[in-house]
Amino acid sequence: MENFRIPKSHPRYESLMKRERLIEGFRKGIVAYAGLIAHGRGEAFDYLIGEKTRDFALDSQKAAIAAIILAKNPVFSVNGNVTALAVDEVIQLAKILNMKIEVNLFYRTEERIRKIVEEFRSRGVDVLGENPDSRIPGLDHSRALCTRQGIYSADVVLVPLEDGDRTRALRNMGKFVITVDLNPLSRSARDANITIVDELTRALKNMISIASEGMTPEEAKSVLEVYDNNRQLSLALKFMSEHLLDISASLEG
Ligand code: PTJ
Repeated sequence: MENFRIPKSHPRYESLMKRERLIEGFRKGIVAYAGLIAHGRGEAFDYLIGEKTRDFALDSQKAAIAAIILAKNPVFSVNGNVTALAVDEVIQLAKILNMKIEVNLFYRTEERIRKIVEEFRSRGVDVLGENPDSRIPGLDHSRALCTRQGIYSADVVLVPLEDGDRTRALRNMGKFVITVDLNPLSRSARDANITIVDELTRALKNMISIASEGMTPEEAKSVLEVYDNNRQLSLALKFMSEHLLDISASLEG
C-alpha cells in the first residue's frame, strides 16, 4: 500500500479501499496489468448507478442464486481481480451453495495461477485450475485451459468480470453463464444468461444474504421462469440515463 492511510471519514472511503485492494493484489502478483484498467472502467460505471445496489441488480442476484441452487455442478470461476477484491466472500458463497472454485485467467501465467491458488489455500480452501486437463473449445492460447471436473463439466458457471469472448465460448458449450459486470453494454453482459449489473463485492455480500435465507427448488424454478436478462439490462441502462438526467436537472436548479 502507499505510505498513507485513507481516512474512514472520506466520503468515498469504500471505493478507495477497493482501489487499494487492487493495487495490493497487483503488487503481490495476483492482479494483471490490465486488471487495473478494468477496475477503473468498473468504477466509472459504478458512478452511473450512484455506487449502490439497485433493484434490477437485486433481482438478478436472486435469479443467480436460484440457478446455482438448481445446478448439478456449479463452478465459481475466479480471476486476479475477483481474488484481490473478494477472496473471503467467494469462499463464503461457494461454501453455502456447494460450488467448486476454479482459477481461470484471461492473461494466464503459471506464476499468477500459483499465487491465486495460494491465496485460497492459505485460508484452508482448495481450488481447481492449477493442473488443467481440458480446453474451452473455440478459444486460442492458454486462456482456454480449464479442468474436467470443474469448468469443463460444469452446468452453471459464475464468472464475474469476464471477457466477452470467453463468455460466448462457455455459452457455446451449453453452459448457463452468470456474470457480474458494472458495464451493461459489455459483450459479457449481453451474452450471459444472467448479468448482475453491480459492483462485485456489494453483489457477493447480497448473494451471501440471499443464499443464507435459503430457497426451495420450487421457489428457484419460479424465480427463473420469469427472469429475462435483456429486460434487466434495459432496466440498468434506463436507470443510468435517468440518474444522469436527475443530476443534470439538479445542476440547472
Ligand atoms: O485476472 P485475469 O488475467 O483473468 O484478467 C482479469 C481481467 C478483468 C483483466 C480480464 O477479464 C479483462 O480484461 O476483463 P474486461 O474485458 O476488462 O472486463 C471486465 C469488466 O468488469 C468490465 O466491463 C468492467 O466494467 C467490469 N468491472 C470492473 N471492475 C468491476 C467490474 N464489474 C463489477 N465489479 C467490479 N469491481
